[in-house]
Amino acid sequence: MSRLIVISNRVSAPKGEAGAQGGLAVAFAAALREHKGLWFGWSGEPTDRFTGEIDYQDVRGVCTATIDLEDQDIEEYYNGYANRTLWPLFHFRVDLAEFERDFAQGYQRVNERFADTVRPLIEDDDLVWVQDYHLIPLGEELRKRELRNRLGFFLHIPWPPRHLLASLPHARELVSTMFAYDVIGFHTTEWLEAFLDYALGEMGADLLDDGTIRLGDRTVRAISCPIGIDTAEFVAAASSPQARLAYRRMKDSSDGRDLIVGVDRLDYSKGLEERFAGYERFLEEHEESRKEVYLLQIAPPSRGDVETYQRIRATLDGLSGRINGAHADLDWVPIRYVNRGFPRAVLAGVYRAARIGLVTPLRDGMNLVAKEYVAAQDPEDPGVLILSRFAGAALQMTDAVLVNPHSAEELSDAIELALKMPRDERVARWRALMDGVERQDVIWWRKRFTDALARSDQSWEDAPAAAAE
Ligand code: ADQ
Repeated sequence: MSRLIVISNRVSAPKGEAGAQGGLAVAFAAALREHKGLWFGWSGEPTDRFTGEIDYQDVRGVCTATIDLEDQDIEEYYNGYANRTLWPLFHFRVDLAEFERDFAQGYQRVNERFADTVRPLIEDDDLVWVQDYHLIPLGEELRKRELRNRLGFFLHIPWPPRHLLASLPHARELVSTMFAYDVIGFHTTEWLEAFLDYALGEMGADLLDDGTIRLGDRTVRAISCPIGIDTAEFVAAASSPQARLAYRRMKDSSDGRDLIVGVDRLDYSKGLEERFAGYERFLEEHEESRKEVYLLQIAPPSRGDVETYQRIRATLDGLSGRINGAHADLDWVPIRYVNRGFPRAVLAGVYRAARIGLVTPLRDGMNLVAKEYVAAQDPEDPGVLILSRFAGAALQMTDAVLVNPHSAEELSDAIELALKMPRDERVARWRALMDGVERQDVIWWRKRFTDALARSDQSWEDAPAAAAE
């Protein structure tokens, strides 16, 4: 079996059951243990001068190789092009996107540095799998360094509509680098079709009979491949002593009230302002029952070096304070707003205690919190998932209560519906959702992508001249 080489911006090695870590870290840990692979990326640390020196670690069976980046790289590539240009634009927020030549140059430079450093680590038979929007041109840079291996790319965020993407300077050059891959993956057919629309409509690419897309002498296969969670691990975490303790703590402090929970990185794409507004609408429209619920919003800050993130944090501090000030009583506070991370088992216990999981991003590639919430429920008495139509997860999780997150009225109605939903209906919806979460878990996702990659034609073997051009 070929080794798997995963390359992503950050490498966050598995930290053990008690460690707080994102769904993505769990996804790769599971994949890499099985394939005996290597996970390469930035350590998250700065260095005075880039040397390309690699730090190898073996953490719980996962081999990682990391490099440090210079401050200027971090500013231009990570805080700049990745998080101030591509992230907002790909989440349909062209109003927040910043187009700076220095960012684009830094992005290109770091992709070249990644290619220089990781290239010697790759052996002939390895499958190489590049992750996400930080590293779109990496495949092209590896081909320039005569890499002939099967090479895949997965985008974890949405692909924007054609005319939005057209507002990115040099969008065509960026998209043309995606043809250096053999397989590119998106979470949903919606993002995949938007990519096709751009490639065919703006760049003159052709869709061939075998489903591949050709641009000039390069062809790529684009697939939809929705990511899942490590469901078995999460279900086990939900019944661990730590989860049971967290569950008890929530129940005790709820004082008989229904808990509504939101768990999101503090990011404008997650629709937190709109969620608070929808919840406030519910409080205003349901005087009689409002004191029977409360909202726990867990939102650890992210990307604090970027000004937009500082702004959204200040806005949400103000909004939660205002709503609590306006509605709280001596014995009840409508919103508990917590800005920190928690171990996964604790999150699982909190999810299980919640009557409603409120997952309402304005735009999200997939959204793993929706799946974690479902996996943590008590099968006999499950809670209700309220899910944004604009999360990639909504295409799979059609038995959730689907909402338009921009509409405070719809959010308020959905909360009311979920609170009143009879147990039979909750169980039926949950069963259907859980079937999907179990069937299409992270192992399924990894297999689906790596199988497609392993099956792809290796035209690069026959065309070294094109590869090196
Ligand atoms: P994210 O935008 O980070 O991921 P998401 O899919 O929701 O979004 O994953 C967040 C993860 O962080 C979840 O596993 C969650 O449990 C964890 N997390 C959030 N708050 C936490 C807290 N307070 N403490 C501990 N853990 C916390 C990007 C894309 C998504 C896509 C994923 C995977 O934006 O659309 O689903 O990648 O592809």
